[in-house]
Amino acid sequence: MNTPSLSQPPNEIGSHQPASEIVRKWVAETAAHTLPDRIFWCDGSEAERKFLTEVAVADGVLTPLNQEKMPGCYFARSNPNDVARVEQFTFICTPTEEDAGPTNNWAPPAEMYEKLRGLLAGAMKGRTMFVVPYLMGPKGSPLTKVGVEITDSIYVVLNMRIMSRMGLDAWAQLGESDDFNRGTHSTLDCNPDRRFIVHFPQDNTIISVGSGYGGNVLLGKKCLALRIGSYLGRTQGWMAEHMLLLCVESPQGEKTYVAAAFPSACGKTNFAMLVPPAAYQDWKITTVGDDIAWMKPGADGRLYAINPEAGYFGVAPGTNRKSNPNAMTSIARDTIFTNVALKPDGTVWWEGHDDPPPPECLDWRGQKWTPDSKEKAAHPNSRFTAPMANNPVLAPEANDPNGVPVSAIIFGGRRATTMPLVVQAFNWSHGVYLGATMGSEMTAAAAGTVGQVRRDPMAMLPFCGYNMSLYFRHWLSMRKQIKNPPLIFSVNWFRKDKDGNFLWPGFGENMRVLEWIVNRCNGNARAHESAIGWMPSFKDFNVEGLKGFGEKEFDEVEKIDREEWYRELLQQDELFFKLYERLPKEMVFQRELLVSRL
Ligand code: OXD
Ligand code: MN
Repeated sequence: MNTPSLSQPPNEIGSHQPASEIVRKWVAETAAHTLPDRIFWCDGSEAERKFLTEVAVADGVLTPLNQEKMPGCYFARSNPNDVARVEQFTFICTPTEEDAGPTNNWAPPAEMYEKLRGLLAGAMKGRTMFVVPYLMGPKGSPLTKVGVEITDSIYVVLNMRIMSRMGLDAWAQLGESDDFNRGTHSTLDCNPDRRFIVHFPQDNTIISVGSGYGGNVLLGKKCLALRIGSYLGRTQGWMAEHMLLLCVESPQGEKTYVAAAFPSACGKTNFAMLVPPAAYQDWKITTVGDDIAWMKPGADGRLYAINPEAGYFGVAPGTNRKSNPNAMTSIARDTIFTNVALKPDGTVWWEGHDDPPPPECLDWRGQKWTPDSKEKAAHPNSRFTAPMANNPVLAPEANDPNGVPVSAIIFGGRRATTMPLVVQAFNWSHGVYLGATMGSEMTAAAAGTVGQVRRDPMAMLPFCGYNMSLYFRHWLSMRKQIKNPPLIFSVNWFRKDKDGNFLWPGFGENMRVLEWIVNRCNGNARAHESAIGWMPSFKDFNVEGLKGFGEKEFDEVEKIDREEWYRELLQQDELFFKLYERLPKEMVFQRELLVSRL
């Protein structure tokens, strides 16, 4: 058999697509500047996937895993200097610095275009330039957007094929229109000194250079669906949010849709695929999305949401049959694993896997690893890329162009103290304040100091494509478009006692919190007013079958400690000071009301 080669693709694979003149012109200009050896037009077909996978294997980009145990699964390693999103090299190049706001890196657009042009000159010499047309959102949805990513990475193509609706449908939706996201990515020499993830929201353009890591290079995800999306949402009257979307189906068959924002690596994917505990056997949770929601007011006065993605780019460590059985099923086939550990039998492992540590394996860098090794076997931010169709509890609504009506919005973070298990905002403005003041202990999804609490409004700090103060204003103003707004809640699964033990079991038991939330939305649950919002009393909260968790434990996990709250307010002020110039007055009023209630 001949080695598969991009210079000799079989049949029609990689040849010209029904792309419009506008697209062809842009592609030709980019090629004339980056000088690739060839241009490969992706069509998203199965034949193409097979061919590109063979090429990626022949080139050593992908390693086939044990095809008997893990059919259709492959493994990849990134450059060890390139394992997470790089917020310090992520730029929002709006016309003025104020448009980007004090929480984003900014550079003048013309200057940045010039610099990137320099870096991209001849960058694809000796390489193939892939043109990847894709849809973010279900085909035919009014919320769906077209993107075209030009990339010199076959790994990007194969991941984009899982994460988005990649292929000819994108050309069909685009037609002759100029309204598409232009994404250009080149890995260059994968040097952190030449690594920039740059957004030009006013041009609907993204340029990413010097990285091969998912969050920096799968341009449909964080770059388009959140940073550019949030900017477009503000100008077009919709919202792009870092939220999972799930459906709670009660024993009576009533469906309630919930959106939830948590900072990276707080268990969003686990929550989106939650398996209810035994006491809830007649309840069902299905997943609409695990990371991003695009939401728009519907004609009936409710807020409708779609998941723009088609796959899961999830954190592997900690994923197991207990924490997320549905994810384990989702990644059993047709999945790309990045930076996990490789076992001698051609399967994969990570810290927190169901299987015990292997006596010997290759760590994420490809070096021999044994349980005595000091380093971790899998990188803490190692990932799986899995098609959402593999999810056994995928909500059919995930493909519904109309989206789902959202009844509840949840904000959450990883907080050892202060924040109770669950509290409901008094109203929309108070809910916006709860979201705006969210904080979380940092994790490995972004390069930085693990463990520190950082303010992460609406979990959007690294993903808001414009001035965060104006983003709060947009949230507040959306209320006018939504006659029946979702109720807003704040949750914290991670509160600890003074010995450092978690006060709440989390995982499937979070269903109990969801039940209260859903019942609140449907007018079926009581709450009492506290200084920080509406809270359930013990008798309003279902603990049937929850061992070792009684009223005392409940009171502990719901406790409002005034000292902790005064400290919290001071910490929140740091963010508000930073944003002060354009901060909506409502945020200051909400703060003052909270102080007076406390
Ligand atoms: C992600 C993140 O990868 O939020 O989803 O970092
Ligand atoms: Mn995310």
